[in-house]
Amino acid sequence: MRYRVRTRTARRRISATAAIGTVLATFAVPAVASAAANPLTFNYSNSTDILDYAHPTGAVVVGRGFKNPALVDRIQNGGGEVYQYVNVVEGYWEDQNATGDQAALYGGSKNNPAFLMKPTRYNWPGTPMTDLRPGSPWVLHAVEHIRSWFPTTHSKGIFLDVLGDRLWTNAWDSMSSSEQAAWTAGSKDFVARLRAALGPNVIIVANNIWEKGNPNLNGIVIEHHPVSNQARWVTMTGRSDWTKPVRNMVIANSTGEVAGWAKVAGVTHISAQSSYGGPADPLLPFSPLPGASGVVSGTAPPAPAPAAAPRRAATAVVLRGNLLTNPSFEKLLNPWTSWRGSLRRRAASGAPQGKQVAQITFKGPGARYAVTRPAAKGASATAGSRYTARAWVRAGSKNTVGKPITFVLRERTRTGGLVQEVKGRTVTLTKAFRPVNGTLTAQGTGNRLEVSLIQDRARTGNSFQFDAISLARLR
Ligand SMILES: [Ca+2]
Repeated sequence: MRYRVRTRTARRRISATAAIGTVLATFAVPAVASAAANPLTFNYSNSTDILDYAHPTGAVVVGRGFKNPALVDRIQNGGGEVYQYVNVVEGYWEDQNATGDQAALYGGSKNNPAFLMKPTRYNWPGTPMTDLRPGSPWVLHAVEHIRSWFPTTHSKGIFLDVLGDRLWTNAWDSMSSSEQAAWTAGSKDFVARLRAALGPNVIIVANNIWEKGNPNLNGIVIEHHPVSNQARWVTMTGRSDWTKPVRNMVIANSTGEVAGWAKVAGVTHISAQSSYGGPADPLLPFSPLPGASGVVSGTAPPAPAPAAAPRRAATAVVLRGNLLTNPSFEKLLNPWTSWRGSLRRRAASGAPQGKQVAQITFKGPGARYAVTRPAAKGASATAGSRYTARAWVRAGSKNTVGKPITFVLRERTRTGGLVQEVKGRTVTLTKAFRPVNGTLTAQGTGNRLEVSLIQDRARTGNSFQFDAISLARLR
């Protein structure tokens, strides 16, 4: 159990413990060609900044309640694949009210008791387990809900969290052997019914082990297991009886393990995210794989090139129509404010604009610090308008290189109440300035927009520099 992430919109957990790798035997590599693996990102913040994956055959897993068919179309028209997160193993958060599609799935703003396991059990705190026995009211309802809802998302795929042969928590241990058998049978029954309801062309992957495979799935997800345990996993990923196109996804423990996983037979997509707010930069070139119709999806580029680099070179320093004052820190630091850090202005060779940049140094406590450019009158919003923001960032000290930084856009009422917060892509700080972006569609006219840069995994001595902050209305 490396870590856990919980957000209001979606969450994930380790679904298969490290115990799986403890019994190793020598497995013959199955006779399945190892195709090139593709970039995968988890985007549980439901950021719209995911067009970097609009290439054959990039994959984006979006969080609960993500509804943006136009954006999904753009990504998939470019050859990418969007997967909708669905959790049928556990109900909704007990301390929250479900809305929209989540309420429709779980039977109301609160979980419908008829859909829950009896006695109540928790595989994840705060989310009671569902009644996953074969043909249960929950199984029938969830399949029917997904059948009617899924096409409205325009997505090609479904990411079924947690579903597999078994669970890996005390909840499982507390179940009798007959309860466990019923759960495992229900898991399989659910997938069979879902496949029958959706037909052969929807890509369905499940985040857990399926020791004997499952011909109704396109593949599995391997979440944070060391590549040294690949012999264990290839008995699943290398199977030839998955629904085509095969999609076996890996969330590597580190970027250093990505290349190793890319060589494992049957592995088609790789991320190295340690948290799933995302999205993250593509870690691999895009190489076309067979698509859901059995043909290669999208239009193949003449030669797969490392993603993003060419686009970055063309990125404007400051957005046209910038609404923010003092974007370049040449004379002033205001109106930026710091949180858990000290802020100063300094000369920097290689400044993206002018000669001065701003720098924040971590002062603790915790492992996160941030700078915020509070809402300005000049940056007041128009409802329905789309805004984009950009900043340039780099590590301000040696031990900050490799740390994650996230760009956040917030919309606030005139009195400061938070209306929405949208996270842009998390990027890795390097020695060179690189852009971070975020976009937001304003909900209320007259609301104020603010931008924030947040560094995680902070420790003493960390600092980052930033410059050329701009915010502009797109439409
Ligand atoms: Ca500057």
